[in-house]
Amino acid sequence: MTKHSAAKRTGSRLDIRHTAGFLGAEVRGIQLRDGLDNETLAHLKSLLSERLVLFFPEQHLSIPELKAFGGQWGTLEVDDSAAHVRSAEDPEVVELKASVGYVADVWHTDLTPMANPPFGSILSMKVLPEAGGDTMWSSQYAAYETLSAPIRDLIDNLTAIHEHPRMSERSEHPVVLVHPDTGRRCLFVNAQYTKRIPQLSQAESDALLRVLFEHSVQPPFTTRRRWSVGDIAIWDNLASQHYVVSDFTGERVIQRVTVKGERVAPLASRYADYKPQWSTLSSRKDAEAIGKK
Ligand SMILES: O=C(O)CCC(=O)C(=O)O
Ligand SMILES: [Fe+2]
Repeated sequence: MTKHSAAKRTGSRLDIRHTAGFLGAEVRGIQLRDGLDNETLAHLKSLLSERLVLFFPEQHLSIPELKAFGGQWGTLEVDDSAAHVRSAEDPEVVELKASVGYVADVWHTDLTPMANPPFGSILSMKVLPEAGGDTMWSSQYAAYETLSAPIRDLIDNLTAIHEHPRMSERSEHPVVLVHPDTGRRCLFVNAQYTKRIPQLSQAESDALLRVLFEHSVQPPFTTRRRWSVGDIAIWDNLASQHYVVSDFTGERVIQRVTVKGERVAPLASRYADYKPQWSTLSSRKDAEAIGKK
């Protein structure tokens, strides 16, 4: 049998429906606890590259099954910022309970203060409130591609500092990431972790980041999941951001594993870090020379 016909056969077994225009697909016709054969895994990897977030309804995975599914996508990460919500036996599994006060209601990409932020995250929905608590994702390819050409030219040459008080790592990443799998450019800043563009003044950095944060999560770039217990979601963590809608009362419990990222290329800015010009000006002539440049 040729590779081509095997891939086709695998593809036809799966029932795939897009959940929004730019990203998201729901995948039925598969039992994740059975493990994925190589062809199905390759098919799902290419679907994830294209759609950024995949939903698998009615899976009801145990913790070992969730870890095994995650392990098929790469090595699992131990989340350094989540020491307070992970179990001693399974440090790769984070359990987030809204009833203990955690809700990720700031748009973010997971763990970007790491030098190699995770390639993907996988979520297993365990307990749901009666209504609300949806999760939203936004395509950062769509965000980048809809910016004006002058702003794209500018941010293609900038970096940004990502940090968080709960994380030991602090990193400088390109503002625009060339995705290691697709080679496409995506916007790579987020309101939770991105603090400063070092090549700009503080005021310029604040203003530009505000524009980018707002632009990056506009409704047309998003998809939204109304969860059912037993759902699994996996997302491309480099090319998307996500957000939990904090509109519920009652318990909401998810389990999450995160897949290590290996290959975010460090990209140096072609500009030096910002230094206030006036501190280096010795005369009016110098100021005029800079003004004419
Ligand atoms: O609770 C959710 O739906 C997602 C929470 C989150 O941000 C994450 O698991 O990375
Ligand atoms: Fe998250």
